[in-house]
Amino acid sequence: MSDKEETDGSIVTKTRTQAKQRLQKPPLYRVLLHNDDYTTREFVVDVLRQIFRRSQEDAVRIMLHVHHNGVGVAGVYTYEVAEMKVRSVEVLAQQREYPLMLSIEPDDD
Ligand code: TYC
Repeated sequence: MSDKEETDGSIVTKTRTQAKQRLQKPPLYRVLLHNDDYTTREFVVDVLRQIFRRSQEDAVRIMLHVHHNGVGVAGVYTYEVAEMKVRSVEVLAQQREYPLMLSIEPDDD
């Protein structure tokens, strides 16, 4: 990036922000929620709202998707954040003795 004075006296700042940002984007990972027969729908919706910051409508939609299809995406994050979310949910699920399963997979776009 450089400042260059034009003949009319104005200053033009050249930026390479776009190219730079694309190169620096960290890899992203999907946090997957897995269905089971014991975890309540209400708990899954609460987790989607509290840990994955989903709206009530989104949380219900995702929960029902997982309930019907076996697996679904709770959110997409950097690896560190994805791991933290999984651990937070695991703690909450263990406290309630629910067998809720989560996994992390690369979000190859
Ligand atoms: N299948 C569960 C039930 O009927 C609900 C559920 C949905 C559980 C999503 C886990 O990731 C899950 N109570």
